[in-house]
Amino acid sequence: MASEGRGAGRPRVLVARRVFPEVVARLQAHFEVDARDADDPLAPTALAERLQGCAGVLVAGTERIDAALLGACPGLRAVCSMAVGFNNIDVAACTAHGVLASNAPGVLTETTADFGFALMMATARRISEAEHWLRAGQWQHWSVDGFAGADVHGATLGILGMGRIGQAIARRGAFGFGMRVVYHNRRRLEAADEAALGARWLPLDELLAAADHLVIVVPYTPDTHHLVGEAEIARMKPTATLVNIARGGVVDDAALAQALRERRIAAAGLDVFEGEPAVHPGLLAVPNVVLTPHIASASLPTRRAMADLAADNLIAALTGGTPPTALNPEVLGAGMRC
Ligand code: 8YV
Repeated sequence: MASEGRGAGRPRVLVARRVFPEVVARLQAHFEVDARDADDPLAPTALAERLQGCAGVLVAGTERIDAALLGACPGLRAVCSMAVGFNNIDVAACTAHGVLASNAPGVLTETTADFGFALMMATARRISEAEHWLRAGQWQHWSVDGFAGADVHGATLGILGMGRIGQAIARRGAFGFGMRVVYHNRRRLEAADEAALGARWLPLDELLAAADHLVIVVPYTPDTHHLVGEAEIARMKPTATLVNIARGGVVDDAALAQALRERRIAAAGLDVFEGEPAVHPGLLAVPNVVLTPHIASASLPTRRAMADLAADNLIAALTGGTPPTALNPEVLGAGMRC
């Protein structure tokens, strides 16, 4: 629903999906705001139509922002996302069109790391499987190996992707649970940072073979598409668990479902899926997987902080300020579309 005009000449912005009313109110202090009240993402053509006459847009991680959309929306000058992952935004195309793009790093790091750790623990200790069994009325007696899983404390934690969130998970593992932390990242951390985290770099093959619990936190790019597929899963221990809180597409879900069915690894915990919200039917059919609907950053304070940061970026970009987390700050000033 579009808000009524509050004064001629103010830029118009679109909030592409429902966010907190307080965040919309912050934007209304600066802009004419068309704030959608729906949770479904707009399809590309509907988004382009709705953006006509808009100078900015606040998006989540779901709306596709590419050259076609930017070409169809000549008035658009700023695209501000409340997600840290920005694989939905073609930043190079934004730069070429003089459109400021921003994401929302930092504010969700600890919340997302909490969730990654929780998912790893739920997976290792078979919490979902046990709860389903209990709810189904199957609890007649205690058994010595009933739902016996793997230990987390003292185990080897493998982290694939050592950015902010990977490092926050490493701290939890090393200092909270006495885990040996090994990681793989394209860029190795400085020795001092490795020492501070108690983490050791390994080549990917060695990481896969060493991890008792593998947590995947790499950004999704063409290079990380199916980074973990059949061959990589085959390198893992049959007792290992795999957690994906990165993006659908980093793991080959079909290969993972088959490995889980054949017990080639013990279990998986997945918050993200290829083609979500669809989930590979093979994953729905196996008991040894914990499935959550892309909620790693979903604590109320963090979701609010993410939306606020996107609003900060939008306000700064369109009022001559400095957006705090711009992805292409070089377009500011003379490079930005008028
Ligand atoms: C978001 C995320 O909830 O920030 C990210 O990259 O994956 C999640 O925290 C989601 O992308 C919002 O659309």
